[in-house]
Amino acid sequence: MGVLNVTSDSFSDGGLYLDYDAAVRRGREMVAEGADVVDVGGESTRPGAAAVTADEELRRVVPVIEALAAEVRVSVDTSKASVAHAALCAGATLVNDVSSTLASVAADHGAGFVAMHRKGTPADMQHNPRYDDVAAEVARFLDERVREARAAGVEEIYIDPGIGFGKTVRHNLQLLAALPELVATGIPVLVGTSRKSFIGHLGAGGSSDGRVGDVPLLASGARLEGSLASAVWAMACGAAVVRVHDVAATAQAARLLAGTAA
Ligand code: HH2
Repeated sequence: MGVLNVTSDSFSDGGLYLDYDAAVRRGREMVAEGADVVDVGGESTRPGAAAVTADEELRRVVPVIEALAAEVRVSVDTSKASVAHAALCAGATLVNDVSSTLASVAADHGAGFVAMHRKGTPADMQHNPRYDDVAAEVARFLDERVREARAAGVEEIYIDPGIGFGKTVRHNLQLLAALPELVATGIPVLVGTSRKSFIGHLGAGGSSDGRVGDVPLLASGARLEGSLASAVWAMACGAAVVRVHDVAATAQAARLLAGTAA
């Protein structure tokens, strides 16, 4: 799944694809690079991101989805019901909802649904997140969302541990270590680690039990190696989908892994 942020302030590609032509071009480029799905979002979910109105989000994502949906499967990365509805009408077939509240919108359209765990909101999620057992708590949360989504009538459901959404470096690593248990549920697992700050922290030599911030982070554009390592780990654990910015590199790694399994 290739990331296409039609935003001004996404943590890694903010401002690059706010323009319609640039966004459609990048979407097509990701398809050529090997993306099976393009995930179009119009509002950043990074810690501290400013909220975007539904009108503005619609203005950003709907034309891009209309252009790409004939060429590739499109998911919409949104937490707003009106945006999900319009995106599905425009040709998207998957709702990637970091708030995990839009299952009924997906069901109404016969679309797929990604249920993701997060703790808190973008404004407060990185303020001292705490868990007794992060893997168990995330698994429980996702199990409840899957039940809700099934009850709402969704047939295609993915679960996502929500790397970076209300988690310290340690929590992210514990969730990656516990991926085999999520995969063992039999529900397809989606993992989004690409260029996230825990990679910038660890890649810069930060401690694995630290919070983000105890060393200067690697810049987001300098996190390819760690992003690939985590994507390969996720795929080797059996994740069905990895959500990435660097599609060409990840597709090459995926082909190598597929070869080892053949
Ligand atoms: N991460 C981001 C956004 N959407 N969706 C899912 N299912 N899983 C994720 O891990 C995930 C997600 C954050 O990354 P990005 O879109 O690159 O940045 P921003 O939220 O700043 O636009």
